[in-house]
Amino acid sequence: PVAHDTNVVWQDTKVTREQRAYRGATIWMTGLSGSGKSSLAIELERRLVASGQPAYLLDGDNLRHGLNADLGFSDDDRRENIRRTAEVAALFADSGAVVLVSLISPFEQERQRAREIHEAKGLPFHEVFLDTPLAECEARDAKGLYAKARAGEITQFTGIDSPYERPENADIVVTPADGTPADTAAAILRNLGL
Ligand code: PPS
Repeated sequence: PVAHDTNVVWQDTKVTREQRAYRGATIWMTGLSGSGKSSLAIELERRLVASGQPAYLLDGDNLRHGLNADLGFSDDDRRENIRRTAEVAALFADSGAVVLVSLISPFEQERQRAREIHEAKGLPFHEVFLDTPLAECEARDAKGLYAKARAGEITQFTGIDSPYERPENADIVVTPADGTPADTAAAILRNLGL
């Protein structure tokens, strides 16, 4: 057994969630590379902060520079990436922030686990699927990564030689026809009452 099974005891603390000034939640963006997750998350964060609501963006690319710097793109590393990010998101949400997660998060089971981590703590969790077709993500190729993946310079690239499991239980589905990130962000916040 690892230490937390036997020798680590949960510490109850003195501040209840009701005593905090703000109610947190997590809005979790999933989709292929180039599907628009970051643009939407950035716009959501901007609007929330402008309205006075503490909000914080956890972006996959950025987390891989620090918290998740030890992880690559194997299936196991992606699972750990999702698990770790979900735990951190739940902590931020518990503190009263609305957390915007933007992570490819290609596996249904781990996305479901992220939801469960939140729901077990009584924290709202909203999954947003950026349903942008692979052909369109590849045509955009803002970072030139699809070209590298097709050329074999990057392996295990999502949608090319690594799977993306389409969400079965997304709360919100966004397609390119829904308009700009600003339009979509406004609609989502209205929809969620935020
Ligand atoms: S995952 O699957 O949730 O663990 O991925 P994530 O942490 O969101 O990281 C995705 C970003 O890393 C860059 N990148 C890759 N993506 C997919 N597959 C491979 N092999 C890969 N290598 C690097 C890429 O810029 C992703 O950013 P986004 O914003 O999704 O385009």
